[in-house]
Amino acid sequence: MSQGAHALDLLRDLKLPRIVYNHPDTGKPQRTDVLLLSPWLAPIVWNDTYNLDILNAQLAQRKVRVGITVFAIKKYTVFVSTFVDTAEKYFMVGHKVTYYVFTDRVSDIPMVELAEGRQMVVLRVPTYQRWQDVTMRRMEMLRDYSRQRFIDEVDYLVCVDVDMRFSDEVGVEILSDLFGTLHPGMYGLPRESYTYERSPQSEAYIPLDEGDFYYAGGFFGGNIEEVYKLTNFCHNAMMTDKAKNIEAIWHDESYLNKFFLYHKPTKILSPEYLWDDMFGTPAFLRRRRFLAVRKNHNEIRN
Ligand code: 48C
Repeated sequence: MSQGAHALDLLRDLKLPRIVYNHPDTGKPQRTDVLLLSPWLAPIVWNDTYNLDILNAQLAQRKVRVGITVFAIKKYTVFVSTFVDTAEKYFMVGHKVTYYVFTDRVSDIPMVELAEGRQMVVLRVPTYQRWQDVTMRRMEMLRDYSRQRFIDEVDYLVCVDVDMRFSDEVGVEILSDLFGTLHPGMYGLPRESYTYERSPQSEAYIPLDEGDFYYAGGFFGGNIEEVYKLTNFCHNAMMTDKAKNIEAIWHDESYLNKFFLYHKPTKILSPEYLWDDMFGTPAFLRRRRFLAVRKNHNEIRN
């Protein structure tokens, strides 16, 4: 049976269990303080705007497999245990989850007892001298592993920074063909203020009169095909710039923003999904789900 027909068979049996919940009110939007839909009809995910029970039932029926990738290169291995411990409490609990930990220091990665249906795979990868290269080369490695391995093992990839901790539920509401996350530091700013790459010579260049949102480099994902396209674009763009001795202002994040400008994400995560307490707790932020861990950049990067 062909792949397509098999997939359709799976959907044919997609019968949801009985779930009781309030009747959606066509006259009353869930929230009026924040934008809930992009101009290209991609949902922007905020607390109180979805029913997780329905989403969990839909994704459980499809026995969805989720991979979450983190890079713990050089001293960043110190962040892995907090990352995994908090993910076990808050990240897609009850679903099939594989943690892919990319590292140059395999023996430094703690082997943590994981819940049913969850596993950790540690992938040895080369390191780079400059922290800028470490962060940028993630795109190349995500691209290569997507093609060589992830395509056979998981249905969705969630690609995140490791110097983070989960502090509230991050569930299947984030999943979509291609998703990005609004950067907490840029939220609500005019597009001219976004820290896009502004040099026309760079492949990451975005002119002042373009741009939808400013997406954070620390949280993106989607199905394997879309993540492959994203990481391949970003890596190739970085290599093109590198050949001209050009490096975009915010490294892989600059190239990610260029990609999302011309390949619109099908879902956008609110800053609930990537927050840093240095930005305080504004009224729109009803839940802080994934938080930056305090660190001394100089100490940890050299
Ligand atoms: O794993 C490393 N090691 C390094 O020396 C520098 C970066 N990284 C990876 O790149 C980590 O996964 C970091 O989370 C990511 C870059 N992101 C940050 O350093 C802050 N979250 C901005």
